[in-house]
Amino acid sequence: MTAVEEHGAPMGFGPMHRKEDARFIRGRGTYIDDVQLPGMLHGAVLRSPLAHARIVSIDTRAAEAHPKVRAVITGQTLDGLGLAWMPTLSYDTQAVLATDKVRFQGQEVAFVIAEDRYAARDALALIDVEYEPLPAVVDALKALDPDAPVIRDDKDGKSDNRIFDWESGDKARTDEVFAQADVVVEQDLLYPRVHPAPLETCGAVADMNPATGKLTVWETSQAPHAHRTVYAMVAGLPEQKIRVISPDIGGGFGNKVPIYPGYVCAVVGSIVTGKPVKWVEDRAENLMSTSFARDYHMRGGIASTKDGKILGVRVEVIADHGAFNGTAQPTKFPAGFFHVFTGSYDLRAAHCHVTGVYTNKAPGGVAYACSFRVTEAVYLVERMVDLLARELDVDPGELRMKNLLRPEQFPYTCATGWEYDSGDYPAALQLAMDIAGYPELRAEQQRRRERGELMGIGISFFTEAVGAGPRKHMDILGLGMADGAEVRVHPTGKAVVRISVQTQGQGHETTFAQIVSDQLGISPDDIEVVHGDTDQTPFGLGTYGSRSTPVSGAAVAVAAQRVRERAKVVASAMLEVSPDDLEWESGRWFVRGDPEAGRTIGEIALAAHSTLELPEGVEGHLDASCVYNPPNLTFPFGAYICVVDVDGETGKVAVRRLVAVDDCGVRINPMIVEGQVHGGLAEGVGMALMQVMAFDEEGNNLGGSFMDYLLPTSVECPSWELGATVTPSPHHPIGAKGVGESATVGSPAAVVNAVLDALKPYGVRHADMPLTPAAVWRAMQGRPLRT
Ligand code: MCN
Ligand code: CUM
Repeated sequence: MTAVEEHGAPMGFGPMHRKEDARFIRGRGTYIDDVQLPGMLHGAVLRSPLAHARIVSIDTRAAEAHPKVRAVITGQTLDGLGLAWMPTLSYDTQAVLATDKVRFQGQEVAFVIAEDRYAARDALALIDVEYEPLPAVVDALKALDPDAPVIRDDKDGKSDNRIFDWESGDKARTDEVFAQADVVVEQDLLYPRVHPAPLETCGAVADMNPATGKLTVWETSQAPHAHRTVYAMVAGLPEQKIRVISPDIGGGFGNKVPIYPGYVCAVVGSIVTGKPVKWVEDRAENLMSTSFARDYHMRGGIASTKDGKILGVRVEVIADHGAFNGTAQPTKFPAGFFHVFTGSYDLRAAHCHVTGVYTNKAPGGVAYACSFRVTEAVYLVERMVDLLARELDVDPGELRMKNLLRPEQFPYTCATGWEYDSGDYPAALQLAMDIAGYPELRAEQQRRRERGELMGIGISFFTEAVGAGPRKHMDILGLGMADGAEVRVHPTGKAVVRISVQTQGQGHETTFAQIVSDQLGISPDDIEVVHGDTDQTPFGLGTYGSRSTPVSGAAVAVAAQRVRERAKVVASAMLEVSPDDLEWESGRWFVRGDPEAGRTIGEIALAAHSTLELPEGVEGHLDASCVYNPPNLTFPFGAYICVVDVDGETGKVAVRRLVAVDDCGVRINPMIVEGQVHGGLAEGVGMALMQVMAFDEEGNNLGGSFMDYLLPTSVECPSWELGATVTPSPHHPIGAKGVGESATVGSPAAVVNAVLDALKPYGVRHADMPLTPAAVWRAMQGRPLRT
């Protein structure tokens, strides 16, 4: 029997089945496509077949003549409304519908609104677009060649494909450390373009009420409040007349952070037709046009003494951002949080330089549980540490143990300026090694190698920076990254908590109730979590970068603490004692020294709404709110060990084991945390072994279906082996750190390190993800087996 079956819902923290699953497993969720409104029309997007072409003409007459078509919108229509271009979350502009050129295959060109979805789709074929093809920029490394075609000639004075140059760390000092080091290892590494591929694709239902002027938009959004504000700013609609509702979301993984042209078209479509308009993309549209992840071309370097003290890390990056810079990350960090590539080690110096470039591919870059590009950072440093171990001929576990930050070094300021809040890294690595049985694994590997079998053991140690973020350092489009929360206890002692963040499967309806439960002693079953509706929740920037627990979770904890303090005053009036004489135990204030004399939160709630006379200045009722501005990010960490077997004949990799020790501080719901880790490990196996969003030379997308873009299933995944350490965050009100992306961040390096460890007898130093059978087989060719 599990703890949950034994105890039911816990008070406060502990394993508890997700409250929302009651509707999900019964098929009673409400996703975008479940939203049905009277008189609703349906939209479909015409997309560019070419990666780069000038638009000569668009003829929509035949489509407009279709008996079921109500309207056809083109870039020209939008231009008249000043809406042909919209701002991205990175201060760039993106075409809503193309006017001058198309810049990637799958780009939005026209929008048809019809009486049903089938007619809308049929009518797309009736639109005649004449294109003048242009050469496409597909290889990011060639985007800055002098003869490369300029993709963004819409931007005044733009004469190349450079988006930004950004650096962090001390270059001079790093060069000096490298010059004096005994050992320097360098390597080119590609973190390929991948896609988050949520099971529910993106979509919207827009309803502009012509009588009230109120616009309601149901959409797949991880950040409803931020979207509403952007709509208000861009379209000039009054913000109080816009309501954004994110109903149940079938997976987000960062894919549902941006505002997509389809949402805007649905809104314009509703304004034009006076009817609600639904737009839901299909799988190919999702894979080809919505936010991708990674696409980082890195040249890494690591320097150490001859006995393996790591001194410095440096990296040069070409970052492929696609045709529009549509990444979403705090303004001051054009490369996201990539510069935590200093990892978990005590370095003397570090430096990175990132050049962002435009290419003729879909826009995006920050998605797929990326922790604002900490994924790329961890992959870089953990591959470099393994390459260094190879160079020094030492065990990669030993090398890490020797260089990990020690507990007494926290809070620790890393070489690029981040202040890590807390950690016990050696304990986490040791626990992972104990679970894995590391020495025995190495002995087994030795025996197998002698028999010519390819077994590999890979380690990865990661530090993440999550919980964006402190207002003084972080904003998106000028909006500070604080989050509001409101807690209200009803007269009967049941409660409601309103939050600004938006679950896409992370279980917020359960864990946020648990946070309130922990503070007030009300059962989580009696606490309703309201989210995903801008008319019903306080402002905040939404869910991504694993920020919900670090920021919004903190807001909820503080608001609940404020309710408890208010309850204390009410209890003091009820008991006719001074508040100073009261003590709290779960769910109850009582008189110090007289435990019998007390009032439960339920009794206090009723009294707070009654005619009880309250002290001067206390207004009655039992509620409180908080806007939480985090003092720092939280820094979860973990140690992962992967064991693989590689088939020397075919190159096929089988993941035999994956041990994951995560430390996300205090765990609100360990069962949900484990679920998050399970999902992330599967994603890591997927990226390491099978996923890539590839393009041919003309910029044709080769990953437009699940036959081409592969998702890992239970067949490719082992039974995960999890462990935990708990190092509370010192600055978070309940000591919690984020965890939603940890396993996706940490696991790819473990899997890749394991495969390359297996290929060591062939002398293979490095191979880029995805390590498909073909890629592994190719890496082994022409190399003699040395046992
Ligand atoms: N949690 C906990 N104790 C902690 C930390 C977290 O119990 N110490 C719980 C939280 O209360 C929450 C869940 O774990 O229920 C994840 O919390 P957190 O780490 O705060 O992350 P977010 O809720 O902000 O989720 C975002 C994160 C991101 S950015 C991606 S991408 C991702 C991920 O979550 N997308 C997901 N996990 C996902 N899981 C599902 N099922 N679907 C997605 O789209
Ligand atoms: Cu970077 S994917 Mo998540 O932050 O939504």
